[in-house]
Amino acid sequence: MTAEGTLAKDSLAPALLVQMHDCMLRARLLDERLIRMQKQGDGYFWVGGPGEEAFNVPLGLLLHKGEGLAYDFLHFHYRSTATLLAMGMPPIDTIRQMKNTSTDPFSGGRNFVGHYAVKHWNVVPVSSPIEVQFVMALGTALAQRRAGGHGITIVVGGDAGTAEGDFASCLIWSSRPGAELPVLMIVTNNGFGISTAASTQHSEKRISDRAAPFGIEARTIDGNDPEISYRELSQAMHYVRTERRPFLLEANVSRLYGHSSSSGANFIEDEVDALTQFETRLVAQGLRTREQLETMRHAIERELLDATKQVRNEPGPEGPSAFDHVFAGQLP
Ligand SMILES: Cc1ncc(C[n+]2csc(CCOP(=O)(O)OP(=O)(O)O)c2C)c(N)n1
Ligand SMILES: [Mg+2]
Repeated sequence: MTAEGTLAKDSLAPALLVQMHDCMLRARLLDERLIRMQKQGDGYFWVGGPGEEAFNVPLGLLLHKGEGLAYDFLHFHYRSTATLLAMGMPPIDTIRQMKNTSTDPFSGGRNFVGHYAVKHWNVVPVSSPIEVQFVMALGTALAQRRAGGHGITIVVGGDAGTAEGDFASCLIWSSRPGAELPVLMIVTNNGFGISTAASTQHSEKRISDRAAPFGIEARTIDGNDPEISYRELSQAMHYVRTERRPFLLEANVSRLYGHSSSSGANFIEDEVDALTQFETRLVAQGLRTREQLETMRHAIERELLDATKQVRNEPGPEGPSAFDHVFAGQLP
């Protein structure tokens, strides 16, 4: 078995498969809890990643977490909860941000849910304006190029966001001859930008095809398959870590509850559900029984409900803290 947990070219260790499933289930149930909270008035706005767990969980398991240039710098977007869970984030902290309590460790109750910021894990604050993370990533990747070592920059955005100039800037600046940057660019392609279908916007066959003119290595993968995602992410990260060059990875994923609470956050029946697909495979392989899956689901739901009740009793932010962590402080 390798350090990444793979047995052979095509099979992952059973312990890894059940670990990934546990985390995917936890992430799905957490997002469903948040949606319920928003509908019950325990939060103003929901956005998250149900439908992306099969890709986001392996990402969180594989990256090198820590603080400083020797570790991976992470520029996520607003659908990355499963990645944070796989890294070890307690689910209650996301519930705190959903309820905007002062105990929310990411923003003290000041930002939207899913907008993470974790200094000790190099998680750069998630921005609501889309795609700006692709130019911020250039900065940390440049610093990592100068520092040497094995730390890489990982930046994640959606398909529609690639229409922004920031995405083009990342392709151009990461591939300058003789000044290539160790950045893994990830596009999670769910086929939509809010209500606009990608098929009406993109004449390129694959978003990953846009890497070719820059000499950047690229792949398009089935992000709804956790085993494929794990293997492909592992290879792409290894390439960027050792070659110190950029890589563009496009993962086709689902969007199971629409864009956000602004579009209703109701379950979309005709999208592939990676979780149920993976569960069917685990049952067929004898790694889980249907009874075990039911028991796990109920236990996690109970845990998340208890966490929600706890958070309801936690205080909201006080007025004066509005200026904490603001670069310019309170203006006169
Ligand atoms: C600069 C900017 N323009 C527009 C918006 C409004 N907006 C929020 S999400 C979104 C769609 C993004 O789609 P995509 O990049 O495919 O990511 P997805 O939400 O599908 O994961 C848009 C246009 C924004 N937040 N920022
Ligand atoms: Mg999209």
